[in-house]
Amino acid sequence: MNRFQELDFYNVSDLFSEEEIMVRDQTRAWCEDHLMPIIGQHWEDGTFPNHLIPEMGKMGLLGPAIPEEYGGAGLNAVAYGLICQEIERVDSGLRSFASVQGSLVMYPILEFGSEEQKKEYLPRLATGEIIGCFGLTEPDFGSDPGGMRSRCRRDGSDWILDGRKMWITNGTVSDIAIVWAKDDDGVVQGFIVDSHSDGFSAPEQKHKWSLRCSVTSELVLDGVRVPEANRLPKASGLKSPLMCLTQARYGIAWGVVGASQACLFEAVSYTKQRMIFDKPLAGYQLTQAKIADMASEITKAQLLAWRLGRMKEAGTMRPDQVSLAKRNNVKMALDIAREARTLLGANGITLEYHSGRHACNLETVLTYEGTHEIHTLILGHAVTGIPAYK
Ligand code: TGC
Ligand code: FAD
Repeated sequence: MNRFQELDFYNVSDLFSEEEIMVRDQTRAWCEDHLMPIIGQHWEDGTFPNHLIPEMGKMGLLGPAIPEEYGGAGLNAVAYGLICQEIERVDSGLRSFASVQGSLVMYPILEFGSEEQKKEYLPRLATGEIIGCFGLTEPDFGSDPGGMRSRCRRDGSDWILDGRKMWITNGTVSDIAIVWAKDDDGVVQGFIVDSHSDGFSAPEQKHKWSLRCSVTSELVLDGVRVPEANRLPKASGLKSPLMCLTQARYGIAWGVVGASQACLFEAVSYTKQRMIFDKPLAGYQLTQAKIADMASEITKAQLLAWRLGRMKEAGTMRPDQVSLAKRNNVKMALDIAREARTLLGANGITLEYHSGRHACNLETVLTYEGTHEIHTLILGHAVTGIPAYK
């Protein structure tokens, strides 16, 4: 098994089309050549490799599922999932960058935007010429975004936005922010806010020990004037931002498979060459029990992601089915990253190896896009018919 031949115990690759495999392999090779060699240093420095954004655009990694007429790659759901898998094989923070740009900024413009908005923003977002962020979470409202305090009120042909958003990926580096706020009737509206607007600022949130390659920011909106032309005309109600979350959660369900494969690869390579009590660590039953569990869980997660993708392509995928895959696959990847780290002993806590970094990152992935507990409640609701959120 080498980095390019992931453990594919059930030949899941046989379920992919030639085009899907080509997209996967091209993305994997690019990530391996351009991202892998620099990721440890960026993680340590707490920086995103900005110089690679135009290349990411050229590779079609930004909004791969957006139609070609708007600058996207027009790929199907499984190909999009495989792109997320390959980016997150390197780092969850890098996949976050692509997820936010594609699923949380381009998708709402495509789904809820006017034709003018689509033409103006989507092609430039696809090339990475402009960066976007998605502001839903607030200091007091993360799991329960319906309680948001941000407000928008009409002022002639403009809107005035006031509020605070928190934990916003790419906020500080964004040219535009998709901001969600309630109007005077309590209806959630979506806006494309120019980050140069008066009253808008996006201070970075520092000192993170997770997702260190990703920029995380507060959004401050103090009387920000936004023209009606920048309101998303087809967005109305909390359902609109929640629809965006479904897209991003879908990508996460695939992405974390890549992170877990990287950890398994590292654990197998390391334990085969690490001699302990005169024999390779991989030759001990305790080690093989860990490896067997990892291989089984990854195989199940791959099949979940694949099936979800085909349902998405058929137009039958439900949000609660996405919750099942996000919840299962993220927890699976986090458990594997932690277990792989133990097999590396002291080396596992260094940035020379990757499992420890993946484990730290996956703590964020367990929390964002709906915490593990929120997806548990969504599934409990779906299966029993009884909501237990409050
Ligand atoms: P609720 O009454 O259940 O729903 C309101 C309306 O929305 C519909 N709906 C959805 N539609 C599409 N996709 C989904 N995932 C949907 N969830 C709900 C629902 O059917 C209803 O429609 P209608 O027609 O009846 O009006 O709303 P609620 O206020 O009770 O909330 C339910 C709950 C707790 C599940 C929801 O609030 C939730 O998902 N909370 C978690 C919040 C969350 O995930 N935040 C993520 C912020 S973004 C982020 O983390 C980006 S990280 C960066 C990266 O991705 O890399
Ligand atoms: P809380 O909602 O306060 O939850 C705290 C704990 O309570 C959790 O364990 C939770 O599961 C639990 N809990 C909540 N409700 C219940 C319940 N009903 N029953 C039992 N337990 C419950 N948001 C954006 O809008 N855009 C972004 O780009 C973005 N990027 C992010 C990047 C990073 C690095 C991080 C860490 C977060 C990001 N988020 C973003 C925010 C993220 O979506 C929220 O952190 C998440 O939704 C949880 O909200 P919270 O942190 O306020 O936790």
